Amino acid sequence: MTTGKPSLRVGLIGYAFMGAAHSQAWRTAPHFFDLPLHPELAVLVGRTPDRVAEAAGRLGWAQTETDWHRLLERDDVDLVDVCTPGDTHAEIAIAALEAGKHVLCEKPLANTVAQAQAMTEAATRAAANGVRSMVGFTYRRVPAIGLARRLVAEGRLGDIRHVRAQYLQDWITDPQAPMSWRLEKDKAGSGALGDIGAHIVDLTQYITGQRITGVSGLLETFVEQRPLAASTGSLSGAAGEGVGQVTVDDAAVFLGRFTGGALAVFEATRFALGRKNAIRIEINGSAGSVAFDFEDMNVLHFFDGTEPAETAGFRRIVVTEPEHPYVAAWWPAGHGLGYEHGFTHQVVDLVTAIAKGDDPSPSFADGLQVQRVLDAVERSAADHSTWTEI
Ligand code: 4PW
Repeated sequence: MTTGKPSLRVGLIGYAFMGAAHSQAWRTAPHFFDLPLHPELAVLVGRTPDRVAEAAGRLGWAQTETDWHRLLERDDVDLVDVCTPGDTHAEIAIAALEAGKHVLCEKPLANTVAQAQAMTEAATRAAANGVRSMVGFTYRRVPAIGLARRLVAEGRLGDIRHVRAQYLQDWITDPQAPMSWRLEKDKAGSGALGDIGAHIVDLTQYITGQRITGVSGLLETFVEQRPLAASTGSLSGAAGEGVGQVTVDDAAVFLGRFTGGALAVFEATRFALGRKNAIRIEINGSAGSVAFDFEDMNVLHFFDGTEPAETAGFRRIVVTEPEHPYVAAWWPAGHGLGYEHGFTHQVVDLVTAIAKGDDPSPSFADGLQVQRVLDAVERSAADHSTWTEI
């Protein structure tokens, strides 16, 4: 396709759930947004030749590799998109940055603080040479989340007093739901805490513009053994022969305190039966409140405490107006966006930052800060919920 714009040649590693989401974002972004660079879906990487070839055809990638090292040696790739389990993030991302490739890395940034620290140092060194990096906390790019942040920044909530955040899924409630890499500490680092708790840590810090300074947490593994998987699916696949050990948390709850003094309550679980992908955030300030639920993702509830008590009340804002973040590029008011749009907006922001020579956000340093919070929750839980500073 000839666009007259310089190309950004992308190499994507991984083609399961996240790889598919990123593929659609790279394909779609230039069709709806006027990007300064044109993303080319150049190379898809996966270990098994016939499977990666099939995925490349289905997802729209021009070529394939079966070894990510080969991707980094190629001079026809400008950006490496890392959609692999967390145990490989640090090695791949650091090598890619050192090879002069921009990097987009899935969340959580790494499996440990030490790995995230090394990645952040590599990102700082690379940035001095114009090589950019970003961690994929995509839910920041949901328009209603952007609007919540805007309202906080404009002072419409006043001083933030309370942060309440939950990320609720239910895909392993059944003890017969099979093993997946997400249930293995070696591969995933932690369980619900890192996989989905990381999002609500990032989102609440993003919306409030503040950091979490300390936590007290509890972790629980309700089902310690599960059937091995016969195949892999988008989250868990079909059960097969044999039994595997779950080595991560099934659920995490923790208290926190923000830099501005707000008190916070967090909950991340894959056992909230009936809740499929409920990211619920409520923030109460001295002048107003906002409430969001991803299961109704085009809506933000806003209470304006400056209105007369007689008529004040939570207002249900349908976040589909052209004035709302990212929305002008899409459909007429009221027509709504979905899960995949966050990934598309992530590509838009990343490509724009690369073209401008800006450091994209969230940076690896932001990913490291989230990792420190996760680590503090784990240490607190291991020490019977002792208050743990970050
Ligand atoms: O947003 C979530 C992810 O970060 C998804 O729903 C699944 O849980 C896949 O990974 C995490």
